[in-house]
Amino acid sequence: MTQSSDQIYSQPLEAITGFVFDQNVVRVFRDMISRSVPGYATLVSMLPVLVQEYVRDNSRCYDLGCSLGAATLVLRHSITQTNTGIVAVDNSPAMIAQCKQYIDQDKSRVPVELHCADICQLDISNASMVVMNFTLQFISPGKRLELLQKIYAGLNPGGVLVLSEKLLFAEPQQTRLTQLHHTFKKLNGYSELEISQKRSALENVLIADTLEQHQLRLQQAGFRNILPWFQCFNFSSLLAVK
Ligand code: GEK
Repeated sequence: MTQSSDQIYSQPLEAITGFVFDQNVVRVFRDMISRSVPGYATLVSMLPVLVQEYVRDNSRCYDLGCSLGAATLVLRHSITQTNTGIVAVDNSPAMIAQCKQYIDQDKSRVPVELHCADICQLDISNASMVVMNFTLQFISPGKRLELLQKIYAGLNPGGVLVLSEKLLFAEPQQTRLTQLHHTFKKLNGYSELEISQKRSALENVLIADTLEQHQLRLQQAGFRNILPWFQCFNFSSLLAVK
């Protein structure tokens, strides 16, 4: 399937239903995420640095909520460690089907296991790196701590969780950063209608936390070494080392 430009919310909709990662989204996903998430390409392009620093021989890397495998493909081309493969997981069958095509077309020999599964039900073990880029925000808040505890337990000592999320801020920062995010989207060609309809669709689906909530939860899961390493407007990424 060829990727198209995102026009999902360009026409007025009578009723706006909750956002789902279905075939229509898969068809435009690359365009959607790069025009909607400020700093996305830069963040993904820094993963080789983190691979160099944290990934070990004879271990596993995980990409949780892998979508079309953007992080998986970068990891695949930066892993030089021996006997280390990638487990990429998403619970959207349409995402996994398209991701599989991209992985099959890719020439790297680093093994990739693709699973269509709920990351809350996944077994994680012998991990030196777990990437969770913009996925925890879609997990029901009541399940987030348990998931992080499972990730912590599955990481080897010295292993890293790369946790990227849309963040919530206190006022007046929240209003200011939301405005900057909207300007980013407008400059990327989204209309006011598209921005507002997408926002309604994501309400109660994407539930953002503050930086403090993330830090506290990571500490509760066992992580002692937490470092915010990237931020672009209200989108941020943390390193949590075991
Ligand atoms: C990227 N990381 O391109 N289990 C598995 N997958 C899930 C679950 C779940 N419980 N809930 C949601 N997802 C990617 C971008 S997108 C972020 C991640 C966004 C999946 C969902 O199907 C979707 O593919 C992904 O998490 C979130 O770097 O679109 O803003």
